[in-house]
Amino acid sequence: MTSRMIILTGLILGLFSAWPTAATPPYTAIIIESGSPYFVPKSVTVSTGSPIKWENPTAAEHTVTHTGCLEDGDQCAFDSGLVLPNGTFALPGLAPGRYPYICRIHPIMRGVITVTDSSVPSQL
Ligand SMILES: [Cu+2]
Repeated sequence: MTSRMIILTGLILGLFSAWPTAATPPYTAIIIESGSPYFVPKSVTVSTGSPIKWENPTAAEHTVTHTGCLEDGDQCAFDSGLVLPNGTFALPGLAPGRYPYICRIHPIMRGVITVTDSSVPSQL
């Protein structure tokens, strides 16, 4: 084995070990709550193309709205519309960047998604 192959194998094994176990869905889950911090976890970091799903177990309707949607439509990355009680909202993945978001109905509810570029290893 060349050292290059060993490094590659290590990377692949690392990817698999980081993959969620069979019982865990392959998306990042964010739970909507009625009290602070409202979005749990409030701050999430995912890699490019990694899906994210919000779950609403509360008795109220909420939205998951990128703050860019509030200012200029061109900057709007995602807007869930109403997420009903027991409803969910899923994003298939986002381009690298930082995406603050709020609930349109309760603007005190705020969270942020940070998307890192998965093609650039961050710890080498
Ligand atoms: Cu809300």
